[in-house]
Amino acid sequence: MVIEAIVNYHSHNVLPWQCASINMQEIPAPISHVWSLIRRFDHPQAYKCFIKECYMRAGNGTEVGSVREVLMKSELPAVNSVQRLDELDDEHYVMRFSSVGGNHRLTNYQSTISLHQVSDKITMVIESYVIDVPPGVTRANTCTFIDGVIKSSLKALAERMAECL
Ligand code: A9S
Repeated sequence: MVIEAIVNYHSHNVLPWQCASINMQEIPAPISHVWSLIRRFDHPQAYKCFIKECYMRAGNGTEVGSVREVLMKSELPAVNSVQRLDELDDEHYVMRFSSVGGNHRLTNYQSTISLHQVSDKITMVIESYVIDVPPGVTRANTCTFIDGVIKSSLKALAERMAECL
């Protein structure tokens, strides 16, 4: 079931100047609980600890085309990122967004996150992305950096959900 999800939702065609990766994290909470937090495009700071503020620039975060501007905390080599909601599927628990601007060097970040019920109290979160490799940086370094950001967010999510138990 997770494998078919990876094939269905996380198979991206990666262009020669891009790199891609996938991260998974088991969350000790029911899928509906995890999704209610993930699906809030207007409030990513609920579990993304590198985000200081989030402002909506278009839409209210519930419909495709909504645009948010996220302001980063100082530990990241970025000031802000402008991101567009590309998909929000409440039936299959899939959300996609892409970075459409912002003051950082990583362009064309496209993120896909999907949830899968392992049991009534355990949810698997799968997050994949495709991103342009900036000039002067290796593919490996780009993925290592982005994977680090994602891993820390998913770990924070797992810890936050464990508190709610
Ligand atoms: O926003 C996310 O969920 C995940 C990531 C990896 C976002 C990365 C980022 O928005 C910064 C956090 C600003 C880091 C981008 C696209 C570039 C960065 O330098």
